[in-house]
Amino acid sequence: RSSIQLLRDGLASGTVPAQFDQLYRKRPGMSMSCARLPQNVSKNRYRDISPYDSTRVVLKGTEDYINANFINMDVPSKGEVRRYIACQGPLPGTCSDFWQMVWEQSAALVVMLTTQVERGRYWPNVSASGTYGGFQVTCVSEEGNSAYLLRDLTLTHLESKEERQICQMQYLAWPDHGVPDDSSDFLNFVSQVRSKRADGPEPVVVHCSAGIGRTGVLITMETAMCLIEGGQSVYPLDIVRTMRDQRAMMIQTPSQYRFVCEAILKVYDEEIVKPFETELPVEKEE
Ligand code: PTR
Ligand code: PTR
Repeated sequence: RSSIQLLRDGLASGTVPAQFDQLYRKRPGMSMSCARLPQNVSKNRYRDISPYDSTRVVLKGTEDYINANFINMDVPSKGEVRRYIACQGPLPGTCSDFWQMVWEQSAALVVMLTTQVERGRYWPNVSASGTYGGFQVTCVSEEGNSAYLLRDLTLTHLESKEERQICQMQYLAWPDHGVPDDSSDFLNFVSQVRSKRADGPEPVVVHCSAGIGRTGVLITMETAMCLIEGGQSVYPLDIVRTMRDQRAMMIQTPSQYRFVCEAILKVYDEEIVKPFETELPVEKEE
């Protein structure tokens, strides 16, 4: 049976949430001790959400800690690895760390999946600029609809005066521990993320509040779309396991998992993403 048929059956019979519940939340044997160091404790938004040491994003300098992990997802048909950074929403005390990370990792796209700016807005209002440690951020434009906003930001490294353009996409209709209000809006948003993301090796920075639940759903959806596009099998549980091998607890609730599984089926059935056409050799006319 095809992977899509398995998924369809699992959703129909209701076994999908149970399979999700059986998966480990944290990969056995992975340490998370940097998060516990006295100088780092205040940099975590939640006591129970920490990054693995081995996949954490290490900032340059002596204060090298941020609650963020690299998440690499293999997309074999494209012969590439989709790179992400999954992180918590910046706190007032970690905004400068956040921009330092974006700069050092050459990220050009920041995906934000939370509405409230929970204790610490990390970018300024349109036409104002804000300074965060060694970086200045200016919001050049903001546009969007009731489902999401798109902002163009200029990030300036104050020491070198070098400037970069950053695109920030904010999804507006998604409470924590919950699922998006509308899967069509969500799928539109993920398609936008796909079109905005450069094909280069730079990671896309994705965050919500804790950087696990909603962030996990988004990365799963984008990965599934890439696999469908490549004509490959889609096993959502494998995607979740691969993410959890790199950041603990990715996708938080069974209903978030069910939501993304249903959305994957919808993408497939409604051909929202189509497999690449293999190009037939063109016969030359003499
Ligand atoms: N269950 C949560 C925990 O034990 O981590 C409760 C909690 C929620 C703890 C938020 C800390 C939290 O962070 P803050 O101190 O930033 O509100
Ligand atoms: N201790 C918090 C709690 O369980 O409420 C941690 C937490 C907060 C976990 C938000 C997940 C959360 O959702 P998200 O990762 O989507 O921001």
